[in-house]
Amino acid sequence: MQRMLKIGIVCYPTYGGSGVVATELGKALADQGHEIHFITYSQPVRLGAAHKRIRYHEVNVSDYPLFFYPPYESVLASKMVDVVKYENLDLMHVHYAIPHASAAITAKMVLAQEGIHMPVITTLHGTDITLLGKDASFEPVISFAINKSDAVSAVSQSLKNDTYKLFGINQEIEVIPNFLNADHLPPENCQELRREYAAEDERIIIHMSNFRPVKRIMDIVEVFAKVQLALPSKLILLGDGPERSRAEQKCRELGISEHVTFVGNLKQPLELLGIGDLFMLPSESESFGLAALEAMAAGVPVISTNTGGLPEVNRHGVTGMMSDVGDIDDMVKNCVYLLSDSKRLSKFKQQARKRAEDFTLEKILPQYEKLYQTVLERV
Ligand code: GMT
Repeated sequence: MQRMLKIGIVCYPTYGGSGVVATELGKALADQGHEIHFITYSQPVRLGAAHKRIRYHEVNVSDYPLFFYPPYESVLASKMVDVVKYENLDLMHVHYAIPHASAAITAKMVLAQEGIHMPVITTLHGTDITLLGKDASFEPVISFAINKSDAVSAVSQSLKNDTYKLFGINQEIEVIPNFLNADHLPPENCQELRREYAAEDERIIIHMSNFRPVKRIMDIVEVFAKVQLALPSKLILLGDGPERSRAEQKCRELGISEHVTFVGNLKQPLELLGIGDLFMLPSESESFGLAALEAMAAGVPVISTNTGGLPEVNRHGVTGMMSDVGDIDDMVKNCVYLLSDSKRLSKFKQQARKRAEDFTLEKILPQYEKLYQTVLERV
């Protein structure tokens, strides 16, 4: 019989794929019978209702006048020490290299002094490697945290390759792709909701992200401006972040504001995703593209770039189309190709849904459980 574990999970609780994956993983593990302790600075957005095997420990950094920068990493490490000791955790699973893996390694060393062994599993998600990896000021700490972890996973083969390329890693990295919990997907027929956003003869292009520059929101606006000249359509932008104001301004300049809805952040975005005809993700870099997978599972084909881990999720000509980063005209061509032919679009919708089945919770969860088991057997 499988041993039930007490697992600490550290993640970014805000909107963003790594937090979503960590939260869904914690919920799924709790459903399996494990006891889960989330340790974060605010409650993870997708945590939802209470669960008797899930606890949440908030990390509070006091506002001391001497601190120019609040020492979050130190407080987080201390909180991990406390939770491991008093809740008798078996292991700590941290999502994102800094500050989570580095704080976990500090906590591990503190606990070791007291004779407590705390295995650390680190999952790499993307920008901790692809963007921060290019910043020399982070490199030594990220390399150290990865090398000192008891096990490391990456959400795509591309991210694994990037990690070896950008850091001095002497550690095995296992690829465990992101996953979806099919219970949370929108119903197949979202016609009523759809009618609130677009007329019967209009197509809907949708996007969801944290609007960081890496998402290239301006490309979406430019592509859409051209697509809506070719066929009646609406653009729905879900999420919020640094590029939003610039994108709003651009829509006004291009005279397309009446066709574009900036929804902002939603705690439960999946239902709205399901009303799209196409999901657009023109990112500069993307280790996996969880939002694209969520769209595919809702039956929405993906127009994306071919960067990073996106080709491991989106299949060109099957579940959507891919273009080089910044190739606006190619993306316009691809959108029109799919949106102008209902039969073709509906085939792509089916294929997208089918492909998403390769990334179900049932397929991915055992891979994490096996990783935990392997690490614990080494003790
Ligand atoms: O994409 C973001 O800006 C958020 C970021 C995060 O850390 O939450 O997402 C990263 O992790 C996701 C979950 O593994 C991946 O699906 C995203 O592709 C990855 N983002 C990037 O690589 C830009």
